[in-house]
Amino acid sequence: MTSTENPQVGIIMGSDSDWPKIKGVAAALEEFNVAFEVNVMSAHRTPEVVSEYASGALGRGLKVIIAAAGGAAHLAGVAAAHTTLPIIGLPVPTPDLGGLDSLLSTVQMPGDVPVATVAVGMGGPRNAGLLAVQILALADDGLQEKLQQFKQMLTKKIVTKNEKLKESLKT
Ligand code: RP5
Repeated sequence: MTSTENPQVGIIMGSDSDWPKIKGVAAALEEFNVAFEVNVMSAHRTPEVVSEYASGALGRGLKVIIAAAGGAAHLAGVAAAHTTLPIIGLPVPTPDLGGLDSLLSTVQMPGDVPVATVAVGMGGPRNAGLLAVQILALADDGLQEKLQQFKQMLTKKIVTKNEKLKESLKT
């Protein structure tokens, strides 16, 4: 799957069936020119691979791992068990329970093993990417500057929407 040189962010997912639902992660990272790699691995089907990946991630230069899974979604938690890197959990929507299963499995971590969990669906994938960018920006002034500009752009967008709405209500 997609990967760029010297990745700073590792995107992992439980199945290739997750990819179409979480592609927004990659789009957000690309928007900020953050290098990332993408891999499929499963906490249940390939537990050794997850263990090896997470254990070696810091040594390979990764700074953040984004772990997406659906259903009994243990990928983020298992990755967090094997590394001191920040783990962002991305619960994937599911046909049977709408992703509530994924959300609870990802977010309800026991103490001492944090997973920063973003929303199911909606802005979840994008926010996972942006949160990774924010973490990286703490040690990267150029990235911090881009984030400041991004925030200003968001403000302008809402101000414009407000003005447009007010204008439309006048008639
Ligand atoms: C999870 O099981 C995956 O993250 C995926 O969301 C779900 C279904 O996987 P497949 O049966 O499509 O491979 O581990």
